[in-house]
Amino acid sequence: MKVLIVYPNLPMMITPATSVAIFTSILKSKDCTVDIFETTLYSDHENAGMLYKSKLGGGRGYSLSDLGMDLQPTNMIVDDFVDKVSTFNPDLLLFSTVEDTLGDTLLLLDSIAHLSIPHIVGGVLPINDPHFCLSHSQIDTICRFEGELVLSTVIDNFEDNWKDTDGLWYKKDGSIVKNDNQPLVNINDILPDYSLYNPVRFNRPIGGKVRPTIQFETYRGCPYSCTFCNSPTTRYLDKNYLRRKTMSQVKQEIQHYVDNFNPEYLFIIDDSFLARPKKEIIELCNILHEFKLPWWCNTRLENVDKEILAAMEHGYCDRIQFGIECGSEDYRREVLLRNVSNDLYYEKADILNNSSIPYGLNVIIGLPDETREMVFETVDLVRSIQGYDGIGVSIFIPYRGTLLRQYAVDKGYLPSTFTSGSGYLLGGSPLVMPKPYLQRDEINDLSKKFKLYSYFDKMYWDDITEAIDTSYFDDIYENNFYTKYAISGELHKKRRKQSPWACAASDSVDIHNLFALSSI
Ligand code: B12
Ligand code: SF4
Repeated sequence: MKVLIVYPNLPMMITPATSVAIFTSILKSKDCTVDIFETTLYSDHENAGMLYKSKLGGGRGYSLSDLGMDLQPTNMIVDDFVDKVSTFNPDLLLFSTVEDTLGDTLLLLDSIAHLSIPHIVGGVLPINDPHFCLSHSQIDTICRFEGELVLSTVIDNFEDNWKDTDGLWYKKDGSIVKNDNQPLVNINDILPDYSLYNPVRFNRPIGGKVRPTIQFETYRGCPYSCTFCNSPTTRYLDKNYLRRKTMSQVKQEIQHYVDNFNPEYLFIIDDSFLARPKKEIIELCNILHEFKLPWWCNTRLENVDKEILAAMEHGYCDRIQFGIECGSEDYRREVLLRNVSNDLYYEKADILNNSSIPYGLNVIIGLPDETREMVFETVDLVRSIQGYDGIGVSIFIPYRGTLLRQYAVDKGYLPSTFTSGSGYLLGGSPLVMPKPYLQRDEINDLSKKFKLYSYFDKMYWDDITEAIDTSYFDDIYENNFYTKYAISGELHKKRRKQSPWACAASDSVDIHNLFALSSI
């Protein structure tokens, strides 16, 4: 049996997908011939995707030549896909789709509709809004939840009524057949297989360096309930969704990647790495220590302590990303359902700033009911934390299935039909809120200037606010904040001893020129 995995991705979101690797492994174990078509390297702009995000301060700039990748024009996607389908001649198509990639999923399905090849659309979007997915004429069958056991059963029963596999929903005679869910998979049972990807696709820039990187999960799900996030849906669908791999599985998996892909970096995609027993964190870090590879993880600031950070240092943790999201404590607690005080953040930041692990912060701008003052509370929080060396600034996108989207719809800030696409991701906020809440142009402006307000002395804030073109400030930021400190590794030695703006003042930049900007 021939199966084509289709990954309609946002341009230049270069991390190879774990779901693709899991499905490759399952399909090969069932003797299927398997291939992939993905749209990652179709882009008309070098600055697309992560490159674009790097401009907002979410990462350091890098170029295509750093990555060793070639781009194809986006108008070739459909032709290339049609070619691929006609030469490979698959019996089954598997699409993995998030909300921002629905558009391309539909485009690709449309282009081969006349061939009537069976397909399944799975992923975060069908999990969060299955009815919406099936409301599109191009989509016939979706995977309602986890894919492993569904795919395995579909392949086993493909000659029979494969659509009646548990876990699938499909259209029949104008209505939707909803099979029961499958039980949750044992995540220790599968060794993901990334071999369908061209080796160049593993190159990933992290912390200013491009290195061959492998991504993997050590657990699945998240114990928290942040209202802007899609992860809680999985727990609402099955209260046992949160599962952690055994330590022996983690060790075997890393060894497998080392033997087969020779990675120089590990990208741990767990939703919140430290949300697990401390004993296990220490055990995991000891395993990671054995491989002597630098690694990255995402987690929550309130979960760090001295012992944990020491274990992570010992395990060669290279970088941690913390989502602090919003500086207003009340809003964070009551609307985002993040029950943590600013005082606890300061306390944890102190501990963090005494460790040697570099870290970045993620914030969101353009939340429902957010005012300009609230954004500056977030700036203040970031400035107080001090020791970060990168800020990821995201504009709030109200994804289907999240509580905060419903909040925005109920308040009249968003049509209930809104669907995110890459346009919103790159272009700005879809919310329309009355004053004094943030306006769309303010959200765009603040998202670009957030890193500058966080970095420069408050005496420059008026100049930053008035500047239409911030390239002068951006250049200083790039040169001093990123290049000089972060990349040279000096950041931790120097910057943590000072207030963030002291760096700007103490560097030999022509600070007086900044005053001239007030007339722009
Ligand atoms: C790692 C990660 C990234 C990485 C790597 C993405 C990648 N290529 O894998 C990077 C940083 C590049 C990234 C980028 C983005 N991400 Co992201 N990312 C994640 C994260 C943390 C883990 C994804 C993962 O690999 N999980 C493990 C795999 C095994 O799970 P899975 O993909 O869901 O697949 C399972 C099921 O969904 C199902 N399934 C999936 N596909 C299919 C297909 C078939 C046929 C079947 C049968 C089943 C099936 O079976 C799989 C196994 O059980 C998730 C959060 C999360 N916990 O899911 C967010 C998440 C997927 N990302 C999200 C977003 C918003 C983005 C970006 C748009 C961010 C941005 N602003 O630029 C881009 C979009 C790019 C893209 N195409 O995904 C949102 C999606 C929201 C939405 N509704 O669309 C999530 C859910 C975060 C969140 N908590 O809200 N992301
Ligand atoms: S901690 Fe992270 S992954 Fe978990 S619910 Fe909150 S934002 Fe989502």
